[in-house]
Amino acid sequence: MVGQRVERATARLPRPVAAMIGVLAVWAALGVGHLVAGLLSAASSPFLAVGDAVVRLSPQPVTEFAKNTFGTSDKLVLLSAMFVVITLVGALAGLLSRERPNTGAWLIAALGGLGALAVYTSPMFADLDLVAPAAAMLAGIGALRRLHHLGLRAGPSAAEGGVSRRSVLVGGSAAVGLGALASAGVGALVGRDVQASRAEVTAQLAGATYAERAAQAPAAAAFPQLGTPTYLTSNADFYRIDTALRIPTLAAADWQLRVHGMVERELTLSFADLVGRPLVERPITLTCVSNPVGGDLISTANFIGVPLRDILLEAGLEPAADQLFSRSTEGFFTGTPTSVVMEPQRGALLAIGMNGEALPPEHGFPVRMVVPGLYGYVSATKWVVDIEATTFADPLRKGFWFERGWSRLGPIKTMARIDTPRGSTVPGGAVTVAGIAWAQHTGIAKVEVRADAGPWQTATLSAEVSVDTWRMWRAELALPPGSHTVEARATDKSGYVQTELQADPIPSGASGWPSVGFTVSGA
Ligand SMILES: Nc1nc2c(c(=O)[nH]1)N[C@H]1C(S)=C(S)[C@@H](COP(=O)(O)O)O[C@H]1N2
Ligand SMILES: [Mo]
Repeated sequence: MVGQRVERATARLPRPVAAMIGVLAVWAALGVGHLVAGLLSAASSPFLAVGDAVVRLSPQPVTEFAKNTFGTSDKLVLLSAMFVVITLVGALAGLLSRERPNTGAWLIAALGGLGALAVYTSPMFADLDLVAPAAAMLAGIGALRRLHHLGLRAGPSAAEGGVSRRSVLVGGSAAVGLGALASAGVGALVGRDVQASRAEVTAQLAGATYAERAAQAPAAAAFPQLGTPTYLTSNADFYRIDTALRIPTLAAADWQLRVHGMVERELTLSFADLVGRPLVERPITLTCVSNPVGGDLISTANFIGVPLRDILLEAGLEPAADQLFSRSTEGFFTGTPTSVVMEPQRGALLAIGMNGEALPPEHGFPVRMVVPGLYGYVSATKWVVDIEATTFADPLRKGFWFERGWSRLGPIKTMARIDTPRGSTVPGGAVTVAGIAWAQHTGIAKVEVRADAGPWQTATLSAEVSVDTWRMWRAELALPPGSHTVEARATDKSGYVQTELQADPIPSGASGWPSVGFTVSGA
């Protein structure tokens, strides 16, 4: 009872209650910011904008560390860490408010200011985007003040005062919970719009005119029973790499592409303009420059789209433009060598479909770029809305990853990967070794394998469907019981033999012969 009397005299909330009130206040701010952003413009969620800013401002070693340590869950790790930090700042704001209510409010205002700054400095900023962070800040400060006030008025338990502190906290939590639900609800509505738009596009693709269709791949194009991939990767299994913390939710009807810069005629294309043209469909193997030797950041799909070269010819591309600078809705940007895109046989696409459907949201719906033979980071802009013909010499037009130390041009390196055996012990007799090899737009000519640095043995290749896609290979090695190391190397159709020299993915893609160790069991 003594403790309580002291508390009353100085009108302070117990520490845990004060901390909890601060936490509720910042959660309310997050929820309101996210909700208003969902209603006005998804890009303006202050929480995600801060996340984007962290990604944008992280020095290259930090980005690499995150990618290498957390892989594709790096986004989840970042957002969770931010949530924890913001929650702790909220608790601190609540505690500071015990002494002087304004101190906590200032801290929350500073947090809100950070959100507003992140939104304001985002590459896709529009004035309306400041509404969400402003609403978040007001909600946070308002909730802190209100709950603090209610908490002071309330008694420690219902018996003593009219309202108990417990009920203030419960009420506050319920309000925050409702806000989170509303925010999720708005998100779901927006998601439903995109799903409806995708369904419509899939139907349009079925009824479209095609100048070229991908043939059904022959059974001999792959032998998945050996542990190598199927020739086409399903959309669900297709690897995904991007810096987007939130998948853009642009409906096809709202999409526009601006083609401008060093062109004679600036073009603005709608989705109807694209889907109304004769479409082409072709299999292409996409590869990420971050793929380590033996890695799985590689997949193949039948992409449907419009030749990018045709669009640029219509725009009257100036010969001096050596870089196509593309941007996406969420702020990614990269530069692609014009010379590659303009090769008549290259087959670079503005893609609108993937394996017979509209692009999945995470693979760039409604429109992305795909350029056979170039790593994704310099060519495969998802959610693309702007293509500017410019030069590599322009100091203000540097690709996102080029700015972070990766190579300017990103030709895919000729590589092989070993998929089988993967277990550490295999039965004796002839050991089947199998895998994939790729040299997009050049084509694979040969794959060789060797055991224990012995002589190279030529592997059997799967049927070739296109030089723009991977090929599978298999070989039988007669190996005695004991431990063995098998290596592989690919030769492409230009005669180039995959180098033994080991290189890290940064700056221009991993190299080196893949190698697996395993034990052959005795008789
Ligand atoms: N908008 C956007 N497009 C992007 C990226 C990105 O971060 N944002 N990443 C690129 C990289 S590094 C790769 S490897 C490919 C991956 O495409 P996928 O996720 O469809 O496999 O997308 C490219 N396009
Ligand atoms: Mo990538």
